Amino acid sequence: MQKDHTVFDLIRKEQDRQESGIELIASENFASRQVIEAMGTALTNKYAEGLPGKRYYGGCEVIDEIENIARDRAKELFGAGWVNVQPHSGAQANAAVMLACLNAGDKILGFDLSHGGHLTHGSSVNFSGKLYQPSFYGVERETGVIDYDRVESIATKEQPKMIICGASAYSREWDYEGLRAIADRVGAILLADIAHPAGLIARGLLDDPLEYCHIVTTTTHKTLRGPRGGMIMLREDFENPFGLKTPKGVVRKMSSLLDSGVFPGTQGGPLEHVIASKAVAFGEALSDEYMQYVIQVKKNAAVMAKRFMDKGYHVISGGTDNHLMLIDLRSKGEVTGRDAENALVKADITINKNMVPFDTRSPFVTSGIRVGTAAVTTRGMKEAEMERIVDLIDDVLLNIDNESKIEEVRNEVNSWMKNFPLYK
Ligand code: DSN
Repeated sequence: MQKDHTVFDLIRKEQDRQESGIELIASENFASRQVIEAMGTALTNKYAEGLPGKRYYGGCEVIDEIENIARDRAKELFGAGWVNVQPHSGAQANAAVMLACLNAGDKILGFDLSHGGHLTHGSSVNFSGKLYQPSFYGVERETGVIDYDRVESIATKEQPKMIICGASAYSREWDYEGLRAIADRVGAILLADIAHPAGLIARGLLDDPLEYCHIVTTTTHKTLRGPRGGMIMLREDFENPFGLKTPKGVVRKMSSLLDSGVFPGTQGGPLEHVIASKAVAFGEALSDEYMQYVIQVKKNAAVMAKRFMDKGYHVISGGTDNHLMLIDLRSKGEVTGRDAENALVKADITINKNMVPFDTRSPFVTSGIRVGTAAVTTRGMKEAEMERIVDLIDDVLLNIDNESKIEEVRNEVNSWMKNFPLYK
């Protein structure tokens, strides 16, 4: 076959974009060369529906070894008793859990998307809001923090079959123990979606949801710095106390229900090239080097949040406990999230516009931006660089219509980023 220059030239162009800019999208990171290499392998050729030792296709002996390594390393990393590493994404992991645990029309209680939650936690435009009956809790207007008494009163009123915690734009620690008590009182299953802070949780820098939550899902590509993918975990397998049954009416252990929720419930053949890459990433995440990395991610986020606040920006909840922060731009005038995103992208600083709690603007416009430190920390940036990044963002936002100022910032960004090479 002839080399496909059309596509490979574009891949090179995207790599150049990533290398020359400042990446602050809180859900993104830079996987290592070996994590990327594992995905570009002959493993993509193999069908392996089923689980190690129990496949529907022949020739899976090597694949089984690889998937077992991924499972063992994931268990060691999170202190989990059971994992399924096959979900193609965090959304797929949540779909599999809901399929396994709920019937169509069951009630679920999730964190409001406009307060920082996720589409798969009950949004009306997502399967979770279409197939199930969602209700939501949010943050308090004054503090930007969740009030768990209020969560309890909503749960008591709604009597959901599942309570979902976890977020894509909430910068504070979660009270998993308190949520479990609420779930027990109303007889609900407690699901924690730790897609964002998974790496910090794995290395003990945030509270451990596995201790209290019945089921935990995650992505593998955010703070965890692996390939794009998902995973489901249990602290220990358990006889499900909810009388959950298979479609044939058989009561089974939770692990078995969840495995079936992934395949054949919501997926076909697992992406074994990605599972190999997950295995490599989990190995990396067990290293001392990764421990230093997540410590720095957290320090960098704290410094960045403080710098924003010192410059008069309203950081929701007044700071961050993890790798991200949500900034309400209304504290600085009329700039919308959309305008901020567009102007910053022109300066090669990538963030995303984001709804803020009680936002009056639409999700396409928004009043806020979300910023995270996982990717810039991978490039070796530390506290001093975080302060400079905030200063550059501030320069752009104060000069949003000044093309020459934005170009000046972009030139500085491009030459500065050469000091923090990716894939040396
Ligand atoms: N799209 C991801 C994020 O940016 O947080 C969540 O799925």
